[in-house]
Amino acid sequence: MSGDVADRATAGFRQRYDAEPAGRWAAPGRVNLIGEHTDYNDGFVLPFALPLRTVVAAAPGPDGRWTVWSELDDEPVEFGAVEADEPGRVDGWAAYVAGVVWALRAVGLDVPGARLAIASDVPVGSGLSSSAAIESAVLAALVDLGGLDLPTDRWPRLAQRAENDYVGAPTGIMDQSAVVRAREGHALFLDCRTEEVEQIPFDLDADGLAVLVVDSRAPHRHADGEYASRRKSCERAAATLGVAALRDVPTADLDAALARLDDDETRRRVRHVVTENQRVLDTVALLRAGRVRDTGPLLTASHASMRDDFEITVPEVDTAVEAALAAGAYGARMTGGGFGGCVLALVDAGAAERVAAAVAAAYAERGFAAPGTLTVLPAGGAHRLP
Ligand code: GAF
Repeated sequence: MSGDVADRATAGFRQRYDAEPAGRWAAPGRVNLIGEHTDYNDGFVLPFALPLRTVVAAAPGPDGRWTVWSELDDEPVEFGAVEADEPGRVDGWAAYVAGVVWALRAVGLDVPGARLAIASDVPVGSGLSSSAAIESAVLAALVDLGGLDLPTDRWPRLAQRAENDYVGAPTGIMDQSAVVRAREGHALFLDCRTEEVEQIPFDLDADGLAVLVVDSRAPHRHADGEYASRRKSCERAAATLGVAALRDVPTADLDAALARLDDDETRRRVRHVVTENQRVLDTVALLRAGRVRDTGPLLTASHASMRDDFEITVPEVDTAVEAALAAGAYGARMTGGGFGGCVLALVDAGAAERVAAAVAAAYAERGFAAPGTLTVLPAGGAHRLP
């Protein structure tokens, strides 16, 4: 799609509804700097928001009815309270919108009927949280239009419920938290058990650094089923170890915990989660000390753990990581749920193009479809546009 995303949402609204929107609300995509598959284990994550955004132009509509148009689809989708109240009744991309209406109604809020038009620069299916972006932008719009009493720190849990219980994807709280609570120039250190956050300064520009995001373009390989099976395996392991969640296994007790598990696959899953939580804490400590470049080896160790222990990488992402490191990145790892999606590499700003070219060359050599590349700085979270 070309043109500014907010302009596209406004133009879509005018064209579809022959009226002016009452406002426009934006929510970004995210990458996760480190802390993968730790969120649903009550652990730690460190994502930041991308400059790529989803924008919803909206205005009040007839009570108890919602009409949504997206530039992904010619035809708008219309639903009422009956469909919104029954998870699964609205499907496809519009399920993320109906899910938000459902989640708000489920906590007793009087959600206003609305007309919405959605445009997005967050690519779908690349692991950059296009779903959390649409949920959060719609949530922001409905909260404002209805004057609902809902502080922003409650938004991530509601958006997650929309995704878990209406759409049916068993994800954790990371993506919605990043998309709602991120701050420009910072990474969001989130304790997924308490939902406490700390904004960690991550001013890449000032350090002459950049994060290069590589879209692996790997076709999704059963990502949903594999995600759910990793989550189940972690929950079973926690039950065997007699803890509420794997977050409760201290790094110092890891070997003893592993010795109590009787299959090798579960041991590797647990080792990933426990060591990954520690890597998040170590990364935060380095960032607090202003040692951004020194976080590189932790990023790369996280990738190795996802590849060897959690087994969620694919050849395209492994190739991107290896090529980025060989071309001088300080560290590189897959980001997001896995089985494709994106890789991030911490690079000197001046080296970003060279590293991107090296990844593209490695892809060509292996016969993979050309990767997408983008240099990003941490952006802010969901908000109403002026
Ligand atoms: C996906 C999920 F949506 C997140 O909750 C998280 O589990 C992530 O995969 C893996 O860290 O993005």
